[in-house]
Amino acid sequence: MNKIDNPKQDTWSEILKRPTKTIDDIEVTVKEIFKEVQKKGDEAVAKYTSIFDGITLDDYEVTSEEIHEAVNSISSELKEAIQLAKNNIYKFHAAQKTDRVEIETIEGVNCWQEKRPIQKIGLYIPGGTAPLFSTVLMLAVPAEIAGCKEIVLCSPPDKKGKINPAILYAANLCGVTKILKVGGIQAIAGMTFGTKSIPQVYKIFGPGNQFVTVAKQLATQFGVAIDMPAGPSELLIVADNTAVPAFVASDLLSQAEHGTDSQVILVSTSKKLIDEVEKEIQIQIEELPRKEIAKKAIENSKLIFVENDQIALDLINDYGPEHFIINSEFDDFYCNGIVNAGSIFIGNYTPESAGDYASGTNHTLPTNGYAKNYSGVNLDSFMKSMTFQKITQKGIQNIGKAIELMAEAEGLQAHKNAVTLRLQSCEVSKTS
Ligand code: HSO
Ligand code: ZN
Repeated sequence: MNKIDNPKQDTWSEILKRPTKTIDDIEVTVKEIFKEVQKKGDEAVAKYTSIFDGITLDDYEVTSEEIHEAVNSISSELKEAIQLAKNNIYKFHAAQKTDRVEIETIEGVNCWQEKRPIQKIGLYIPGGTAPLFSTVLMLAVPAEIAGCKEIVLCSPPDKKGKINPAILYAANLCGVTKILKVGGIQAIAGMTFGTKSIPQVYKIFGPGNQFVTVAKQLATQFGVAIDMPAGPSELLIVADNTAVPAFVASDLLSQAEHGTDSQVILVSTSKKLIDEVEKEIQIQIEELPRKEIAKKAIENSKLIFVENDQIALDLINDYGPEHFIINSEFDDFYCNGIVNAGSIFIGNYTPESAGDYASGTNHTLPTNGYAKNYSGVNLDSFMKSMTFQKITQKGIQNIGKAIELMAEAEGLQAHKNAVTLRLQSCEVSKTS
């Protein structure tokens, strides 16, 4: 662990640098697979499923028997837990619905804005060492509330051609319309172009490894939207002597166990707290089944002492963490002053795990500094705003002259004519 004492502002960006990635060589592979899937559809999907997942499948779609099997294999305790989480995620995201916005901008000119669901969306859920079925809830629940018509979920098959039962259970519970055993680049390419087995979608959501991340970026070049650019998970905690060192350590470790490239940072105005947290980490880490992963992440972690809360806040806003935990006497100061963070957790009894699973907020959040310009996934991520307008004769008379003048000034005569004809017709109907 790197302890840093009172770093000068011009060293912050170096200290808080995210782990770098080599995207270039990945891009070549991703482009090749995209080309092949675009040209050959399922044939290419089969080829890459065999290469990357080591399996040949007759059918990619999960059958109702497989779902039935998955439902039966989940314990009733876990089902209840998932239901509780789902209820809270549902409540928080349903509360994000907004009414239509309507205004008469000038007499006779009515403008309004309404939201509509994105009709076809794709969810990507990685397989691997920790099958994150909680992410299914975070994406499918708001998609259903938004009213998305087609919700396609892709997840890689294991060596036996199966998807983790908890992923299937959650997908089935949350209204996913099609579940496909396809992973990696070929899944993203499939949802981008559409194949016989994989429906084409308008927006792709969900985490993934570097290949999936690059594939999602490439998908945008073919007109598909994505939730946000992804990167390794990160957590920054600001804590003072009111914090509980064991709690702080457990939060840092919960993020560290995600991956060796996870970034965890503690910022504190108390050297005593930093020392205590460090000791706690050493104790708790030994008990973790994923300690090898957590240890690597902790090796790169930073414990930063700063002289006062204002410096801490400036540094945090400079970094823009995905998750930001506030364990400070001055939590209001941090809540009011934070401008760059994905999701904020306040007080000693608000672990990040709560937001990861069950409090109701979404855990799909901007990483890699994107908290400066992206929101986390929310109900609006599954919708688009559309504007409407209706203008009366009085209305066009009120704005017509201005439009004519502006169109003329831009050299666009047809634009002007579209108004002039109507203004003339208003004159005629006035005199007749
Ligand atoms: N912390 C992760 C989400 C997650 N945690 C899922 C556990 N399961 C997002 O950064
Ligand atoms: Zn997590």
